[in-house]
Amino acid sequence: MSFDLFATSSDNGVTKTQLADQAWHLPNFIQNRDNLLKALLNELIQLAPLRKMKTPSGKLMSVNMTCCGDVGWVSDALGYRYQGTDPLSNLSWPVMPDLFNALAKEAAAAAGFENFEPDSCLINYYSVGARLSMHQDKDEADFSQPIVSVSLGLPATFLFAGLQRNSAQTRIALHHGDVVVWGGASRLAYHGVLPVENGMHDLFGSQRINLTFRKAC
Ligand code: MD3
Ligand code: FE
Repeated sequence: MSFDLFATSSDNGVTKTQLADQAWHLPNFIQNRDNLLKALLNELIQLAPLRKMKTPSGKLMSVNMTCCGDVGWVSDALGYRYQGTDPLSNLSWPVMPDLFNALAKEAAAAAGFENFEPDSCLINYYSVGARLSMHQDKDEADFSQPIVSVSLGLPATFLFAGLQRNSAQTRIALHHGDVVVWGGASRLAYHGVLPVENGMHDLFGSQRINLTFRKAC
């Protein structure tokens, strides 16, 4: 399939840049909803605290994580999976806030995915220096559903490649309020985040936060 790399278009007041086949960057898609998102995040992390998970090989990840929704993503010695309960408390994960769900559905629709119904949101908190090495998101049941990512706070450089870890990489800067939607052929692209650089954000301080919305089940 052909597309114009980095072509930017605007309709219905939404600006979007195509990154790859069925991958779209929606700069500042959240607009002025950042204060609401911050308040909701503060409630969520009281119910299900941030924690560093261990990879199946026993390495502590540098990103602090938690989840909300019907299921949450967990990693431990048993592997990667989605489960209905928080392993720290054995309680159900917090309900996904309506604003989270609405934003994810709106962004997916703006990128051409009309029927996205996320059942899980992985919440990543990056302190300065935290990073995510190249990986695929492949623990979800249905790869026809996109993944929607919302970035908040400090900027980061996001890397994405093709369907192989060692395929050519593209880097994009993700800023506070940006949304990226990954579907179709891009759904299984390898991707990662370079170490977050030192800085200070007005609303989120010296942190980057990323919300990824998935249809896991
Ligand atoms: C491309 N998070 O949680 S979001 C993750 O910024 C994750 O915290 C990153 O990768 C972050 O798994 C990147 C952007 C993203 C998410 C899912 C993708 C890009 C993707 C799935 C397929 C291809
Ligand atoms: Fe990922």
